[in-house]
Amino acid sequence: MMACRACASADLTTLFNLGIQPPANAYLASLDEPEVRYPLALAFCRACGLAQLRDPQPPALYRNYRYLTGASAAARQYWADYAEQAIAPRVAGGDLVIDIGGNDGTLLAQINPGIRRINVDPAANLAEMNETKGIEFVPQALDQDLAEDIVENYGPARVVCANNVLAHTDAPAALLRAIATLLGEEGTLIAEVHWAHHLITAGCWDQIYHEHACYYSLGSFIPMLLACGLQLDHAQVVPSQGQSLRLFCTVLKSIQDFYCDMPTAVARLLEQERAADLDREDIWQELATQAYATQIELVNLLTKLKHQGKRIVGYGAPAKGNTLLNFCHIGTSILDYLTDTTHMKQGLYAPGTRIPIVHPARLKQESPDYALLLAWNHREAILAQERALIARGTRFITAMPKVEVLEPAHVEAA
Ligand code: DWN
Repeated sequence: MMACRACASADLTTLFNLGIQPPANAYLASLDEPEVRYPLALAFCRACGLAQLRDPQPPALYRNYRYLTGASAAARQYWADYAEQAIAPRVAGGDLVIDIGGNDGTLLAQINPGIRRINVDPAANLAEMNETKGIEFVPQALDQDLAEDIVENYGPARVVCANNVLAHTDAPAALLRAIATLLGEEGTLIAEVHWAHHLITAGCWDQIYHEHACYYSLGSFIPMLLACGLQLDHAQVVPSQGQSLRLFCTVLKSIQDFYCDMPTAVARLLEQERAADLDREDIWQELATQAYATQIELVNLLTKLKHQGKRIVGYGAPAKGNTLLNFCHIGTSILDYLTDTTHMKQGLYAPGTRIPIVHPARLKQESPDYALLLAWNHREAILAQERALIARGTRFITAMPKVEVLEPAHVEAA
């Protein structure tokens, strides 16, 4: 077991063992492609309360990366709103904006081209998607040397974004220190992380996969942030991945001042976390109980429908969906295929289950009896865009936050 990724304590305990699973974004190009499985278990640091993977992340997680930020209209709109609301008020012509883990450049493409934009992302296969958007692409994971090179060659960044990145590394403190180097004295880090409060209250244990090394509460994140020379000036809850925190950080002035004059929004969120007992080990252990309950209920429902001769597909091929399907051992005997709008996933097979992934147009052609909603965090957008499919008789099934067959009246009310 690793030492705590945030505070380096050795006092970690395993909460929930999901078995050995392939990396959730390791889609297969063919059925005879070998795949490697790695232990997937959630641990809890009794010293600082950070939930995290028990084991080191597998290697090369972001090589030949198939997830695209801009793979759906709903996602593209989200990032356009983010750029307008969070970035635009902080930048002016000539400023530098750096997106750490900027993926296909969807966020940076929303920023006025008069602003210098750099995407620092180890997924080298996404370079061309950035360059065609006029975004400079550095195919590396950010480290201290790279941060110093960037500052030497471009100067400090006015804004650094790090969305769904700070949880995606075995060394978050080193990453935060490198980001602090990029910011200089005047810059702002805007970071989004999935919020542990949502993970626990919604019981969305499918968010546990190898890319997600850390599962942050503010209570477990803030001490690490301060130790890296940054402070939290504001935090807001945003509807990404169910619920995420959008954090606004700047260079640390004084730890004492931070705690004595804590921003109101931060204090309120910490209070919500205290009310949810996020620092209690037994609360986190509930995730395992919920996962086994979901497994039983979902497999029994799908098996019953299958025995009735129903045709069932998966809607979306998200990484989280692969955790769910692999943990519940739901494969091609239950789901005929998964649909996904990501062109880089179409024609591939889901890791572990090897379920084929097809273009969503297949739904219109076939109108399956049921669609298991794997991309549950896009539920409203998906149910709205699939009204015609539902009118033709397809019923959506959810597994998160609970196992449920959505009847049309239910959908109308959504
Ligand atoms: O943290 C991460 C998040 C930000 O993105 C990464 N580790 C990997 C990835 O996780 P994910 O794959 O679970 O993310 P999404 O955004 O929940 O994936 C949704 C999937 O569903 C995408 O592959 C696109 C697809 N989709 C679709 O087929 N039709 C999405 C919508 C909205 C749709 O209408």
